[in-house]
Amino acid sequence: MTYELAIGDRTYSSWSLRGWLLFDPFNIPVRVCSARMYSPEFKALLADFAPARLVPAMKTPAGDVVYETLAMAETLAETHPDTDFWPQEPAARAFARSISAEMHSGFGALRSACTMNLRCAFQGFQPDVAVLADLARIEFLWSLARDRFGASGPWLFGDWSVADVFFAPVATRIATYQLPVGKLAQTYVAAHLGHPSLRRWRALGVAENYIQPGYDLDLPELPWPGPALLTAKPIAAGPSENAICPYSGRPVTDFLELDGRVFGFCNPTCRDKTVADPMAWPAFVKIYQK
Ligand SMILES: N[C@@H](CCC(=O)N[C@@H](CS)C(=O)NCC(=O)O)C(=O)O
Repeated sequence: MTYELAIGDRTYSSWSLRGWLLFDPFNIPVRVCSARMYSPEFKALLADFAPARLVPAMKTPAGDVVYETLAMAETLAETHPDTDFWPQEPAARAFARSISAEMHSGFGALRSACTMNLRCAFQGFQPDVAVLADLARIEFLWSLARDRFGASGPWLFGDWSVADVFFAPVATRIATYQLPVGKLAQTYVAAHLGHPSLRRWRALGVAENYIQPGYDLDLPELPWPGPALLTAKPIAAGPSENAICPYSGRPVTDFLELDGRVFGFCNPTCRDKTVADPMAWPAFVKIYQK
C-alpha cells in the first residue's frame, strides 16, 4: 500500500500543486487520483476521500484520510521523521511553521486577484493596493527567512521544506502576472520555476490541454516565464530512435519530433507531457542525450 492523493486540475489548482509538492520533492511514493474541478467526477473523487470537501486530500497507506494541506504536511512529517519536511533548527522550524500557516490562512487579495494559472503569463496586469500589500508582506517574510536561515541553498530555509511548498504557487503567480517584486523575490521565484517537480507537474497540466472557464484573464498572453523550453512537436507516425517507451519499457505507439529526431512513447499522455517540457523528464533526457 502507498499514499493516495486526490487533486484537481494541475494547471489551475494551487492547493493541488501544494499537495503534490509534499510528495514528489521529498521522494515519498504516491498514487495520484485526479478529476476535473467542478465536475461530477470531482464530487465522486472526493466522496472516496470523505470527509474531505476540497483537494488536496490524501489517504495514508493505512487508509486514513487527511485533508487541509497543513494537516497533510504535519502528518507526513510525523510519519517520516527521517525526511526533513521542516527545517531541523528549532528557530528556523518555528518560523517555517509560522509563515506556512500565514500562507494557509492569508493573502486573500493576491489569491483572488491572481488565480494560479500555469498555462502562460499575462501582459499588463495591474495589481491593486490590496494585492501590493500582500506582496509587500510576502517579500518581507521571504527576506527574513532567506537572510536568517537560507544560507545552505536557494530555498527559504536553505533546503527545500514545507514552507517552499506553501509559497510555490505564490512564486508562479508573481511570474505569470509579472508582479513587481525585488531581486531576492525574483531569484526565489526563478528557483521555483526551475524546480524539477514543478516542471513535471506543469508539463502534465499542459498535456491535458484544458482551459478552465474563468481562470484566464482578458489580457495578452506571454510565453511561459520558466526555463526555456525545447521545441518538440507531436507527429502522427514513427519510426523512432527508441523501440521502447522511456517511461514504461513498453513498445512505442505515439511519437514526437525534437531537433529533427523522432522519439516514441507507449501512450499519448507520455508523449504530450514530454512535448510540453522535454527536459523535465530524466528518463527521456537519458535517451535524448545518448
Ligand atoms: N484550506 C484548503 C484549501 C483547499 C482548496 O481551496 N482547494 C480548492 C482547489 S485549489 C478546491 O478543492 N476547490 C473545489 C471547490 O471549491 O469545489 C487546504 O489547505 O487544502
